[in-house]
Amino acid sequence: MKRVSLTQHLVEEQRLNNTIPAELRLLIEVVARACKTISHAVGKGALGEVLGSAETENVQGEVQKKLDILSNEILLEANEWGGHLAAMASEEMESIHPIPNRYPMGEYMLLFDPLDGSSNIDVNVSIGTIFSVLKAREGMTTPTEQDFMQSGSRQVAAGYAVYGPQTMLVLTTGNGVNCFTLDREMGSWVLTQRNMMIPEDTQEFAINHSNSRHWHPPVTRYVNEMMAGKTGVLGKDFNMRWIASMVADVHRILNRGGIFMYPADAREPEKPGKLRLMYEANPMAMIVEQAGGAATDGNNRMLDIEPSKLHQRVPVFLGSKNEVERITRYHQE
Ligand code: P6P
Repeated sequence: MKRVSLTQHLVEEQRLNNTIPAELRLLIEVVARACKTISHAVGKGALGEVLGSAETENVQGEVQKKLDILSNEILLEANEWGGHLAAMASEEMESIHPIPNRYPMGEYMLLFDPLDGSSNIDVNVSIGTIFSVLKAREGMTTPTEQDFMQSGSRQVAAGYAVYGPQTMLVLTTGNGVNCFTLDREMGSWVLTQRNMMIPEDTQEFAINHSNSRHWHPPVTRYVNEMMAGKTGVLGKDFNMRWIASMVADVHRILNRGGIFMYPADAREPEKPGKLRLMYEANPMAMIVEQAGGAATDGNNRMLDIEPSKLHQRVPVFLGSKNEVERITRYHQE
C-alpha cells in the first residue's frame, strides 16, 4: 500500500465527503500528536519514572497512576491553544475544562479517557487513549456540563490509540473506520488499514468471567450457551479473551470479530456497569457501528442513549452484529 499519512488521509477525506472542516482536521491532528507523546511516555516505563501510583484519586474514586495524570495533562496542553475547542472533558477530571480566556474558543468539544486500562500499565499489557468529538452549541459563550449532554449519535468523530506491540490510531469521522500505525523513526502516523469491517458472526467472547455469580439472567444464559459450544443451542465452539483493557479488546474485535461485554451486575445494583458512556462506550460504539458492528446497553442502541451526567456509567455489549443482537434480544425477552 502506498504510504498515506494521517494528514493526507484527512485532506482527501474532506475532498471526498466534506466531513472534515479544517478545524476538525486540526483537532484530529493535535490529538494524534498528543497520542504520540503519550506512547513515548508509556514506552519508557520504569526508565521514565512514570510507573506506579500517584497516590491520588480521580472522580471515579479510582487510585490514579502517574501515567493517568501525565496523559491527561498532555491532552489538555496539546488542545488548549489551537482555537478549535470550546471545552474538554476527561475521565480524570471532575468537571469540564473550558478553554482558558487567553485562547480563542472553537466549535468542537473533546472528551477523552486519557489512558484506559490503567491496571495494565505496571505489568506491561496494552493500554490506550479513547476520544470523542462533539459540536459545541451554536452561540455558546460559557460551556457547561449540560452542553456535553448529547447522545453518541451526535459525535462528529471518535477514535482511540492503542499502545501495544505497535502503537496504532483508529479513527472514524462518520465514513468508515481507518487505522494508522505509528512510524516511530519518522514520528508519523501511516495509514495501514482502510475501512475496517467487523465480521457479523463470531466464535469469540470477551467478559470478566470471575463476576459470573453476580450476572443477571440474560448474560448468564448467553455465556452458558457459548460455553456449551457445539453441543449447545449455538452449535459451535467459542473461545474467550479478556485483556481488561477495553481498547485492546475492541481492537481485536475490529480485526477478527467478537463480542465484548461489561454488563451491570449484582455487585453494586445502583451502578449500571463499570464503563463510562461519554468517553468510553459512545466513541467505541461509533467506531463499531461504522465498522458494521453493533453496540447496545443490553436494551437500547448505545448511540441513542440521552446522557444526563458527564461520568455516567452504562452496561456495554458491542462487536459482531449478530451476537450483539442476540444478547440484546435475551434482555428484551
Ligand atoms: P475489570 C480498565 O480499567 C477498564 O476501564 C476497561 O478498559 C476494561 O475493559 C475494564 O475496565 C476491565 O474491568 O473489572 O475486568 O478489571
